[in-house]
Amino acid sequence: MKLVIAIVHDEDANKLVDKLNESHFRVTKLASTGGFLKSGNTTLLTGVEKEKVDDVLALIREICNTRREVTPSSTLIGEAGGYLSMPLEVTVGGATVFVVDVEQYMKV
Ligand code: 2BA
Repeated sequence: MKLVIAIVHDEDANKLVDKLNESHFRVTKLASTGGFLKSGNTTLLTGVEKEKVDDVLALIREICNTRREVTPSSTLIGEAGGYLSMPLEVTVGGATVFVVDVEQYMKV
């Protein structure tokens, strides 16, 4: 068994959860925060048989879009130690995915 951990944009999360459920995958949705942008994203946990991992990845690819986001960034300038604030544009997603081995899966 594998655990697919997918960090996705909040705007894609509900649609992806619906698609996973429609395809009979079980999913847990966690509110998370990106360390760089310090803004909300969503982490989805899906436990699946090894043979089904590619099906889950296909759904993630289908639903999750790449986005450009702008974050303020400060650069130290000059000997006086002033700061120049410049917007920094980064590309987020579609999704960041980790696939890890599950040692045991049980319901007690
Ligand atoms: P954030 O950490 O908020 O990062 C948002 C986007 O900012 C990243 O998009 C990337 O384009 C950029 N970025 C992140 N760290 C950077 C840095 N040190 N310097 C310059 N640009 C940087 P994605 O790579 O698509 O990541 C989206 C979200 O997925 C991340 O949000 C984070 O929550 C998670 N993530 C990505 N890679 C991860 C990893 N290796 N481990 C854990 N979480 C990860």
